[in-house]
Amino acid sequence: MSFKQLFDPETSTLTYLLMDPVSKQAVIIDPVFGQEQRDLAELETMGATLAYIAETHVHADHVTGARLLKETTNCQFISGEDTGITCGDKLMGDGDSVQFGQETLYSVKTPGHTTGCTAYRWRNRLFTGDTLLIGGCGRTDFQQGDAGELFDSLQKLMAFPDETLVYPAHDYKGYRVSNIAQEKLTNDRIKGHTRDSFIDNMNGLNLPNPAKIDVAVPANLVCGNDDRGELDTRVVEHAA
Ligand SMILES: N[C@@H](CCC(=O)N[C@@H](CS)C(=O)NCC(=O)O)C(=O)O
Ligand SMILES: [Fe+2]
Repeated sequence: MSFKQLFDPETSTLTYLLMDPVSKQAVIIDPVFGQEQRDLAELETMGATLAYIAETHVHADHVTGARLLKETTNCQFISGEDTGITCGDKLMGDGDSVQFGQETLYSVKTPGHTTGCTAYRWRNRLFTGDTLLIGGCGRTDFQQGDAGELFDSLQKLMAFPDETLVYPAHDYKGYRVSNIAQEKLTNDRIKGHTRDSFIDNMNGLNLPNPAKIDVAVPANLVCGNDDRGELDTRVVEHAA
């Protein structure tokens, strides 16, 4: 199997494993702290070598599992160039790519939920992070979120072919996969909105902050915690 979707019930985070079946080089998208042993076991079952960890953004609701995975596998860490992180091995601009075996992962800059948000495309699959959720979209009230920018990023994603599969970073409603046509038809955050009405709607959501925001953002800016859940102060000093 060269593709696997994993779910963290505590944070409703969807993590993805992609593998080139020939070379067995793999990519993991949006791993979660505390799920590293699950992820390593999945990689082992697939016979995969982890080449890249790809983060769609600096998450506010959970700490990334990147640090332990990187230390264990010696893989590379990639994320968007506008994330503000200094710990990445490669910071992705719009249309950049990385190779894993004979497969290619392309980046699509999608600011709005956060400034650094980046979607990834592999074959006919789009990993949309929190920019486009199934029947929803990311909030824009923290981390330099901007509803107008999010509207533009959503239009950019809606321009992909209708049959393109949509795999978000979270789902809070029990959905697991969508496609561009379905989101155009049924996504109430987008459907029927002008740019101005979308901005009004987003700015009026008044959602409570994610429970872990104060822990998650500083940890994710330095690519995650150590295995006891503590920040690696060497990296914090480096990043300061
Ligand atoms: N209750 C969740 C809140 C999660 C949350 O706010 N998620 C963000 C993504 S980081 C979001 O954009 N949610 C979209 C929405 O709730 O419509 C928690 O405490 O973690
Ligand atoms: Fe997010």
